[in-house]
Amino acid sequence: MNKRNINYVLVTIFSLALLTSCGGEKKKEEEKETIKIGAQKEEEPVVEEADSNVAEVVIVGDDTMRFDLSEIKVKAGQKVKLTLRHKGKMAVNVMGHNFVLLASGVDMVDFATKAASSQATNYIPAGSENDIIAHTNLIGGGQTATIEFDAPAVGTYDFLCSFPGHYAIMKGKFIVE
Ligand SMILES: [Cu+2]
Repeated sequence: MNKRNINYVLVTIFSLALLTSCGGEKKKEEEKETIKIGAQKEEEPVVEEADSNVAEVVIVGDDTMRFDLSEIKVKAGQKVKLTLRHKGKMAVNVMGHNFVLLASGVDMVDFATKAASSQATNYIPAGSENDIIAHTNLIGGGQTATIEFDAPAVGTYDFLCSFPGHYAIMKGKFIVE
């Protein structure tokens, strides 16, 4: 090989190396951009904004037949995520609790009387769907139950535990503003 040919080969190799490295860097930049776009999408607070329209309610029952709340307030149009927690130790057949939200105009004493004889359906009377806006399962000590429902129209509603005899104390007002 003469000197000219060697120069030609060197230039060619140099050019190729330059092309390869340029292409490589461009690729890296593109990858970076893709990652950035992905991360930005995850940071969008859309989910949090939706959560502000959820009223999270926790109501606690115990072995002395009490709820810790006698009044619950939510806003019209909100989704209600209600958790009933039984912080006692007694079994469900002795000190069972539930949370029952009655529809407007339903007499609580009438409902509770019917419920007391509905042991087979966990003290939710059969055919009472229209009397109830929402209710949890019946739970015993150490258990929790969570339900989700749409807040009813603006107004004041009764809630109770429908386990026999409990509604005399375990009751309150559910207020939609
Ligand atoms: Cu109860």
